[in-house]
Amino acid sequence: MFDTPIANRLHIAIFGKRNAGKSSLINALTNQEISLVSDTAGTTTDPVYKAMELLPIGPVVFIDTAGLDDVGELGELRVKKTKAVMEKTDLALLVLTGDEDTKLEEEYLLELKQKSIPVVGVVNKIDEKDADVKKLEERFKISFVKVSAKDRINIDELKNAIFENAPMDFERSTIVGDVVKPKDCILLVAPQDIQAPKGRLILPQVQVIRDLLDNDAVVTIIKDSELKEALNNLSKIDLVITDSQVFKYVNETIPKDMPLTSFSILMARYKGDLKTFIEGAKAIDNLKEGDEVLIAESCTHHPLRGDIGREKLPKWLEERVKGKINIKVKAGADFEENLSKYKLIIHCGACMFNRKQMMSRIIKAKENNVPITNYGIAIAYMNGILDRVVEIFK
Ligand SMILES: Nc1nc2c(ncn2[C@@H]2O[C@H](COP(=O)(O)OP(=O)(O)O)[C@@H](O)[C@H]2O)c(=O)[nH]1
Ligand SMILES: [Mg+2]
Repeated sequence: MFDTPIANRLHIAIFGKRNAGKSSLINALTNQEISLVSDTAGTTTDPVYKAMELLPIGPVVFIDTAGLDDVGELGELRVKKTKAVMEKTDLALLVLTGDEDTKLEEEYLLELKQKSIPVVGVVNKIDEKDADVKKLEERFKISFVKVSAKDRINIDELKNAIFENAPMDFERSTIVGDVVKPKDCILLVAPQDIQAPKGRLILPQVQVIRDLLDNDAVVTIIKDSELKEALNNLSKIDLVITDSQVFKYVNETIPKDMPLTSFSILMARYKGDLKTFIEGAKAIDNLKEGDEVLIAESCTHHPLRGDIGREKLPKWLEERVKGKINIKVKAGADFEENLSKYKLIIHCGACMFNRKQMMSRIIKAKENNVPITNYGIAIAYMNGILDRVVEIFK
């Protein structure tokens, strides 16, 4: 479900000597037994690709490689294949154990650095032997995380280090290009209410239009007040993308079988993590009178009458729980410090953020065990149409 094409995933390659625990590390990171682990050196021969959802990073593909120190004729071939992996690596994990001789690893690091690939050092098997991370960091000039793949020690620290070191541009390459076909006819519903900036369209609308044009779609854009005329006049509509604020009206007005989503949901997928947000929306059901809810926006704007974060969402939430909710609105680049008291975070589409900024908020929410969702997904959920509006991503 919600699959990301392999090419758009962050490629994380694992390098290290035979038996350093590279395959075990992938299993630990993904909490699965997918890589073949054995104590016979040289078990992993050809690079093995595993696509998965690695929270908090999102869609990634792990590349498990053979040992750097592989020997013999076959071994040389494997080393060659391992080196070829660097060409598609966005981020490398260099795995060592307590072994004093790190000449090979240093050679690899040099090659990775020449290719400008970010590298996270990993010392594995600390359950057997503790490691002097400081000493390694001085020698390698990269940061190290010490872990035990076997006993799953410090795996979350490693995930955070991966995230911290991931290249900034690991965004999806397209907002909607993967769900529309060339010549598809797309109807955009964009109410130009009092919130809309004078004389122009808001950024998510502009970005979606541009992305649709780049993907050779036929784009029609209307306000909600002209929806009925558009439905009568257009002979073919393959997808409707609406502003979430008029979800209810659009959902009820267009034919039941017409694919529907929103700008905000597209942004949730582009900047954040759709699965996390869908899970997060379900927390709305558990809200009670007096609960604290954080509404977070990535930019500061002057709030006007009918502001979505300050008026509409609070009103809808309170109608639902039939009582008063303690809502805090926090706008701007700095995130709320004390998250743990909140029962739910509802985030804006984050069009002013890059994916990394949005993802670091998702991590903070997860660290504090607070469900997080976004405007469009919360609104769709409250209107009972979430399934319908994420259907196109399945
Ligand atoms: N004690 C200990 N053994 C480990 C750890 N990680 C892996 N191993 C063992 O080391 C051996 C090699 O592991 P494997 O993942 O196949 O290494 P690879 O050749 O680098 O892929 C296996 O016997 C693993 O069970 C660890 O954290 N601690
Ligand atoms: Mg292996």
